[in-house]
Amino acid sequence: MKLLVVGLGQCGSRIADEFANLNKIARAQRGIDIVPGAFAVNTDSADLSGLKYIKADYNHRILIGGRKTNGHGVGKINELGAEVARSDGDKVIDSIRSVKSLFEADAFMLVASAGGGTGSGSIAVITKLVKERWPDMPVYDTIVLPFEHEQATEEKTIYNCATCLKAVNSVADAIFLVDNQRYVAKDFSLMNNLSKVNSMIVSPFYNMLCAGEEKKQQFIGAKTLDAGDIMATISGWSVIGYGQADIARNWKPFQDKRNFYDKGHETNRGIRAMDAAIADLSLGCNPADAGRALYLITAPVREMNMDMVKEIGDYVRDICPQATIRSGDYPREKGNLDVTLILSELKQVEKVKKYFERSTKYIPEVKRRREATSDSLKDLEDASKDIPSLLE
Ligand SMILES: Nc1nc2c(ncn2[C@@H]2O[C@H](COP(=O)(O)OP(=O)(O)OP(=O)(O)O)[C@@H](O)[C@H]2O)c(=O)[nH]1
Ligand SMILES: [Mg+2]
Repeated sequence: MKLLVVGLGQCGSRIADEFANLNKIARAQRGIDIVPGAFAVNTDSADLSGLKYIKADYNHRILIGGRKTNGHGVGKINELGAEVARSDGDKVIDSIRSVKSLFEADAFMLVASAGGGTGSGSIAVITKLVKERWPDMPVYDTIVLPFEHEQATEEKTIYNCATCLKAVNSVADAIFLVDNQRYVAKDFSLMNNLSKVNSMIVSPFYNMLCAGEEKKQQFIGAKTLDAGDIMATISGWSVIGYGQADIARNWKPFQDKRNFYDKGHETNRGIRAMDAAIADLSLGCNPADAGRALYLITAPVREMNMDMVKEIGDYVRDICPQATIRSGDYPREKGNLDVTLILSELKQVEKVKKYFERSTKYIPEVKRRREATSDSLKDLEDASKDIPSLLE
């Protein structure tokens, strides 16, 4: 499957840059394209020039905002991010239209953080414009949720998340939720290493995108997962995860028959890789809430035995009892046993609900503060009313 990726704001642009890197890797390792076009859109010119892989011309690194922001961002005011996107959205559409690679892509992937200003405010506006311009192509949005410490100290962050999530839910075909906090929970040092976090965010997409694009017969699975399967699965609130299990070290390349123990151990490896994928999901959620699920097993061809494939299938059926499940296998020349899992059409997303609830409580408080400020200003004005003016 081929994605046209558009990153908005700082976080979105950097993740789009990682997708451009993923394409470079796919070309080098497999000789295929998975991200034929990557764009970055921002109100901040310094952030745009800091990217590495996205082409450096103004058609791929798109500065919006003009005189309103003077190239310095919108300072977390996502209402301003939305306004700028409404007035400069045509510029983004024209740039996308001008690249040849548009015709190769199966779907759009737009990316932004929910807690900032530019990306959070503009992603729904641009999603809507893209959908209107290319009604036959699905548009998926990837939304990055803030670290816990950001939401603890900043009510505006929560409010930005709530408004962004509500807006994208009404326009995008699906929303991949990615929780920054998950990566810190795995390794605290990542707090200061956002580029490592970004590569962890995009890497689960690699096999999933490559599988259906392989041209060499030996890498085409018994059950190929192509763009059609992926598009039929991805819908509504979604998460992605990726897990691995080591291949046995004592495996001998020309040994045809393996004993009972080896066989049992292989099957077990499949379950272990699936468990790792569930633990790695981009946002903590309950798989039982998924209305659709998709998994891909990637392994050296000799490791891919029917028992293992069946056992993984039964396992997914158990944990996602209500889901329509699709799957595929992707044989490789070497490497580990990997499982990629997408859970989609999630009926409950506790974290999203909390943003909505907390923001709803915050709205009267913002109103009260605004009224208190204007009352104080009025007091000050009243106190100065008998002072002569220097202007008249
Ligand atoms: N994973 C990840 N999160 C990031 C990155 N950069 C910023 N964030 C998160 O994104 C949120 C801040 O949003 P930004 O993307 O910086 O904001 P913006 O869209 O550029 O908007 P303004 O700067 O306000 O104009 C915070 O929650 C950060 O933790 C990044 O490179 N990777
Ligand atoms: Mg910024």
